[in-house]
Amino acid sequence: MRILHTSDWHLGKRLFKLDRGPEHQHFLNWLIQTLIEKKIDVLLIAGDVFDVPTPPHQSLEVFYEFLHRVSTETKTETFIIAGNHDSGLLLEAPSKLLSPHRIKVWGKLSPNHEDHWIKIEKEGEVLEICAIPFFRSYELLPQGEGDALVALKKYVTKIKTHPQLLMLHHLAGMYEAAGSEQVISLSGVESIPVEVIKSFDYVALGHIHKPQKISDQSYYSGSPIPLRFSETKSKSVIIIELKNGKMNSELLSIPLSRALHILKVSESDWKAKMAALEAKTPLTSMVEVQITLTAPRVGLIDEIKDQLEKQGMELLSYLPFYSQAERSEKRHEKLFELSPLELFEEFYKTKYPDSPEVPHELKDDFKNLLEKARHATSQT
Ligand SMILES: [Mn+2]
Repeated sequence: MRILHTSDWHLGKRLFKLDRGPEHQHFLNWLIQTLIEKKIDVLLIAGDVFDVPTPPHQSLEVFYEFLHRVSTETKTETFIIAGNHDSGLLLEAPSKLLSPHRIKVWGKLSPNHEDHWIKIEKEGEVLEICAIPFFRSYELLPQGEGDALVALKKYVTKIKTHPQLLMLHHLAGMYEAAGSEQVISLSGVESIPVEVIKSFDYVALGHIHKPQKISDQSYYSGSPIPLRFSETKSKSVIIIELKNGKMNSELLSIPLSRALHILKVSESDWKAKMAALEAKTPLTSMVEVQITLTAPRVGLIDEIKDQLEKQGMELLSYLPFYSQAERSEKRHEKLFELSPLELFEEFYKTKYPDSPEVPHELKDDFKNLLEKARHATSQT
């Protein structure tokens, strides 16, 4: 039995003015090919299918077009959980239409633990899958009291008669963030200890965009495309093989369809450094220029744009730094790339320069507010 693990597609996402749709389409075409070539029996999508709870209609179309292709062009079964960016109800809404097409969605936590377990059999191999969508503490603890971790353990614990796989959209173990993920604060669990999930033969995690191994058998597949300029590590999916009751996994790199380059230059070396950049990807490479200047220079940005255009690339972000004023400018360096929490921290620093650290309680309140605002639309 062969399983493919992916997550954090964030369909509908933009980077500045750039629509990521064409990159997502390249990935989805490649994924269909991979499901066929690698003879994948089970596709796992571990949450954050969409970037926002109410995605643009175009992103919905891309998603359902993809599911239709999986259903008609492959023999793969597809299992999907909602992430913190998704609306679980929106993902679950077409469940009855999807189930005859070998597609199952877990959008919300069910009070019945058994609803989250499914047993599949392929060529004599049996696998039990436990699928837990992103949850909030009031779903884990409907009475409003008790220990969230104890409640979670009840969902993920089952007497083991066959190999078991867990799919989860959460923070787990000692992870290394890519910087663009939200802290999952309304779940009642900060980060799931590895002990809770170690009985599984494989744990397919979603949420963190940087591919990584959390323990011997727990992995974040990471996002399929770089969501920010700073995500420079190559992207991948994970292929897991279940053979004779044993599971083995390996990374499979996703071809990069559009390069995002950060170019750190000065007034004197920008031309030379830019000339060394090569346009190698099928879609036009995008460049962020971080340039240190002694004084503002009229027309420089046009020169940079022209030069990039000649090389078949495009300027997407331009950040000039003035050497004398560098310290004060530095804080605004990545203003548009900051998360709402990071922006709040920046704001706090300017408001209270004498005690620039945001108090813990205030930070928690802000995170809670943020989560409530994000999901206001999906809960009404
Ligand atoms: Mn997430």
